[in-house]
Amino acid sequence: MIHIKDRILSLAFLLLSIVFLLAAPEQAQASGSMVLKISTPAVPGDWHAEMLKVFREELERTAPGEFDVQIYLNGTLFNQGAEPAQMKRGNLEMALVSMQDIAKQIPEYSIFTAGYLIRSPEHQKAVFYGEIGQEVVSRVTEVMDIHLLSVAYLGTRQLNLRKFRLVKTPADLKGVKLRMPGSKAWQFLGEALGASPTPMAFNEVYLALKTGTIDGQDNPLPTNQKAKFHEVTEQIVLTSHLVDGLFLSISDKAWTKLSLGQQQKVVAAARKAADFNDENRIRDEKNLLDFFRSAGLKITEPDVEAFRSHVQNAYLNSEFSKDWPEGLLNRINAAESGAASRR
Ligand code: KDO
Repeated sequence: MIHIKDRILSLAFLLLSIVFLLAAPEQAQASGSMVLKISTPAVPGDWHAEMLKVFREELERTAPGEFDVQIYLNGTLFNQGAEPAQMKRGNLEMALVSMQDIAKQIPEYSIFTAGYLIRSPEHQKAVFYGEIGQEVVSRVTEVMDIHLLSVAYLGTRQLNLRKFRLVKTPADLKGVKLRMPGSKAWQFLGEALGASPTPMAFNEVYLALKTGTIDGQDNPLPTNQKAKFHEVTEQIVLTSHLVDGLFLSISDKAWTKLSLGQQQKVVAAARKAADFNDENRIRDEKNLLDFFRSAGLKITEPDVEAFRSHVQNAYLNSEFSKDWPEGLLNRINAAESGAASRR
């Protein structure tokens, strides 16, 4: 009898320990640390995934114990593009948001998704950390309940084809099934390049290239390497058609829970993270061609001017440009690095 009682007691003790262990994250929250879940389709090791660790470490340094930053990669928490809606609903605190996602809700910002508009990472910073960026930040907060904290250079997008093909001008991409992310703005870019765009989430691209469901995809060189696209493609065509960026962002629901001091620390950490990303990505973009060549890929140079004029004309004559605010195109073109005021 005593024997059975002992067993019941030790079983109860075991159950209690399990319950205590499972409850640990909530206990941390209850004791004052705020959970910041970050969702992204980025693959481990890519610089915009690594920068999230820098964000976390910086907050641990400047605000010890105040935040519990949880990083979810590979689109495991939310699908690519679903992040802004989840942030608005209060299911997600942070994400890396693209201008293509923003343009779904603020059509005039399709201007920032146009190919051959932003010229370089420096120009990108000049635009988004300058006067234009301040307007963008307030409009996005107003419409989407999201605060853009920093802009990270995702890289310059290049074409990456499954089978070798001679590509000099957009006409050479006729009929090429080019995977682009699944939104109107992305699909239009594929069309403007002369290809037949097909929508697909980032995390499905490797398999689609392997099995031949698509003929190619476009991404910056560091992402092509980290996602191992070189294993399933034969060629990179250096079109340099989009100087791409992502905004490390926080939901208004989370933002308004922070004290002013915490908000400043979050912005500073987001800036530091983006700087880390940019530095590594820019260096990699300079060095990676040799890596791809040694992996057996052919690197080819198209007639970039032919692509530029085709793409720019497509945008200027599109439905999108009808929504572009008067004068914004000229202001973007005129933005210079020196003029970027640090927020
Ligand atoms: C992609 O799906 O090709 C893309 O590069 C689009 C970006 O906006 C961003 O979502 C990125 O994927 C992911 O972070 C994966 O690198």
